[in-house]
Amino acid sequence: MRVNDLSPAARAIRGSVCPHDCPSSCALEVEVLDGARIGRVHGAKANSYTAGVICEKVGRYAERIHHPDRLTRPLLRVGPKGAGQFRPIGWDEALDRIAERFLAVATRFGPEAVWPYYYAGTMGLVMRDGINRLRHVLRYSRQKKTICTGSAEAGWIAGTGRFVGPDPREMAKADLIVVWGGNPVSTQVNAMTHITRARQERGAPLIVVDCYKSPTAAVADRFLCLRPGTDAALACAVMHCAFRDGHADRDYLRRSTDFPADLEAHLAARGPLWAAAITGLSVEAIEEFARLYNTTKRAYIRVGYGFTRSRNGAAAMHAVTCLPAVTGAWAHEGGGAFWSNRSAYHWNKTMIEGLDALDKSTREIDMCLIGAALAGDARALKGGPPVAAMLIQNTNPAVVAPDSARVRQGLGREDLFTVVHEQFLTETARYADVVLPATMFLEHDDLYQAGGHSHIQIGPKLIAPPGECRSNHEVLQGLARRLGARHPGFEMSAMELLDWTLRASGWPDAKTVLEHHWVDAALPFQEAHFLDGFGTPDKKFHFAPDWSSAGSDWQRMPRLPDQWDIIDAATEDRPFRLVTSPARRFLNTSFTETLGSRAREKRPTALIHPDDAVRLGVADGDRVEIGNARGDVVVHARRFDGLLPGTVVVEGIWPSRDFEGGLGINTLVGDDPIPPFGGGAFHDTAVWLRRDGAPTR
Ligand SMILES: Nc1nc2c(c(=O)[nH]1)N[C@H]1C(S)=C(S)[C@@H](COP(=O)(O)OP(=O)(O)OC[C@H]3O[C@@H](n4cnc5c(=O)[nH]c(N)nc54)[C@H](O)[C@@H]3O)O[C@H]1N2
Ligand SMILES: Nc1nc2c(c(=O)[nH]1)N[C@H]1C(S)=C(S)[C@@H](COP(=O)(O)OP(=O)(O)OC[C@H]3O[C@@H](n4cnc5c(=O)[nH]c(N)nc54)[C@H](O)[C@@H]3O)O[C@H]1N2
Ligand code: SF4
Ligand SMILES: [Mo]
Repeated sequence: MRVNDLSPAARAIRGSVCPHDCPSSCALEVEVLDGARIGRVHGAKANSYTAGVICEKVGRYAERIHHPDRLTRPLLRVGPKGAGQFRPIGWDEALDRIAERFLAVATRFGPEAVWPYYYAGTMGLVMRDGINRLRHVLRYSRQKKTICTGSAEAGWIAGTGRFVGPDPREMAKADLIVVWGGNPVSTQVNAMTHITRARQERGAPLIVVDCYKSPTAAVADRFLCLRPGTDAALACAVMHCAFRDGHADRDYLRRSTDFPADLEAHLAARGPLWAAAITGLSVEAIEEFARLYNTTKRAYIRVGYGFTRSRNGAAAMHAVTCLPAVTGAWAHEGGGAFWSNRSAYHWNKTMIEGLDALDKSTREIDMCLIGAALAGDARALKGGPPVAAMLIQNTNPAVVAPDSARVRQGLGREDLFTVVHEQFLTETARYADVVLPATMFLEHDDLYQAGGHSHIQIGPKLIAPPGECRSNHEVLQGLARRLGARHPGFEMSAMELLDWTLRASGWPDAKTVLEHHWVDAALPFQEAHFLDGFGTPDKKFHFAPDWSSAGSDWQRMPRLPDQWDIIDAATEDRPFRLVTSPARRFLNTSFTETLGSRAREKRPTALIHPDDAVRLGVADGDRVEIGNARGDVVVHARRFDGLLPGTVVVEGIWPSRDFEGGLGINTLVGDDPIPPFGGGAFHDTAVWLRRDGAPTR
């Protein structure tokens, strides 16, 4: 099926979907200039969630897709690992070499020594998840997907039992909006469209809970600035006030929740005074927030990821989801909490992921432990064979994974054979033995869901790729042929795969979706608000969750919502807590290659409270070292009064080469998994900080 056949009036403005790892999954209108180039990109006005708005970095996507540095030919390493010295080779030679090595590794160590590794550089279901088909058919090691959603998922599912929630468009009908540990102005701008409606039409205040004055906090009516990793304390205090002041909805609690007999007594000991000491907020600010929240039925909590990226992050997420269960706000239009709609899509991914070939007895390695796994750590390897070969698509682990210095050491192993399929010569690609050039979203067909709203969309191929770029699916097809991996999914085109997936999942076929631009998979009100019951086995919200069903490391989790004392707390030697918040014009490491984004983000910068700056003798623009036992990185300082003393924020996952000394920010981030499921504790790092050249304390 060719998309051009579907819209005969081949107009210059063509529909698409933003593929990036962002809950907004914007419906796009792309100006196609000729068969190979694009102009401006706009948000589709007719899509009720996108509503004509997209972020600036995708608005100027021409800068990324037509970038002179795009990879266009397969490359073979000719210099030392990581040096980035390559020579072009043909596709057949590249794929033959890869197949030869993968077969040799499997013969020597067993198939689990091959570890395909991927993440969400594209969110297209075919191009993102297709790598699992090769994995499953050939019994390669599995990948535990922890890097982004692991802790948030475990925390959300614990109480609610299902990844759905009140329609995000309903934010426009809320009387109070709380953005908790998220920064939508930067990370999913469309949420602001619907929040702004509520503010303008209903006078609804926006409250932001964060540990620095993010661009979202800067435009909020109230900003609760707390210490990183202390959100559960704030949540407990709000619930304490609800019971104390008679704002708990006892009918709702009895009918719709497990309402543990000791919940009230538990919370009675966790009031504003207690929470103030932990969070750094004032008692008055907590009391005021609690009163506002507890007396507003149409109170919508838009939950972000930020506060789940601490070692106690899953527990904190659960604590926050408890708030609307105490007040009964879940039952009201414009009320409740929302994190992701992923359960609303009920995909049948058999064909894309080869689930019919999946054997769960094969080894599964935690993707956040890539550094440990490549170092041969037996715990990370689950006692199995070493990782001797990797195929990497859609991710840049040399920069984004925890403990990144160790990741680089591992990728530098001479006995590791690494294939990186990429759009740019990222730092991960520089470590590859074979680099393969990848298409971008406008150069292939794919299918998209949306975490932050409810639309199913298809992004069709609109332009020809540059040079010899191939899509992820085409690479998998080429490898499957050479490796003897047989599955009907390898015989289909991307459009056929997504068409099969749509039909098998109970959605309209590809032709229909393309004609209508999108399908709105929004749940009925009753279901989205859990009025027919929550997703738990007894259909009740759980204050005392069954943590064992969310992950294996559950025994030490608090039974009831609580501030869990396992963060990387500040010490005398490491008195600062580092938070690595997202940069507005980068998307993870994507767009760090575009000059427009780089010019606006300037350089890696530590935001430091003025009191701390004075104490350390740090002036604006000074070079500062931030370090801990894992290493130290050099950045420039900027005094910033939008955070608490003791907190330091470095925005963005900058390429390591942008740091003097060449070590990126994740050098400092630890890889210990977030209980109970795992996850990267990217905002939970105790560090020392000093002016460069200042004496060591
Ligand atoms: N310090 C710190 N570290 C973090 C985070 C943080 O907040 N702070 N956030 C974490 C989170 S939430 C995440 S999700 C990860 C994300 O980290 P990554 O997964 O590395 O992030 P992306 O930049 O989205 O995508 C990676 C690469 O995918 C490539 N790509 C895009 N589309 C395609 C395609 O179709 N085919 C192929 N072959 N490649 C493609 C892009 O060129 C890009 O280089 O980072 C984590 N790391
Ligand atoms: N521009 C841009 N957009 C992006 C991304 C990007 O890098 N840049 N990344 C994409 C990806 S992969 C994801 S997963 C999403 C993530 O988007 P978000 O849900 O916004 O999550 P985070 O990036 O983790 O951090 C959000 C906010 O949480 C704050 N925070 C950190 N620790 C804590 C804490 O302990 N408590 C509280 N209350 N707040 C805390 C941070 O300071 C930050 O302002 O965004 C996506 N969109
Ligand atoms: S807001 Fe997110 S989904 Fe929308 S265009 Fe920007 S990166 Fe893409
Ligand atoms: Mo993410």
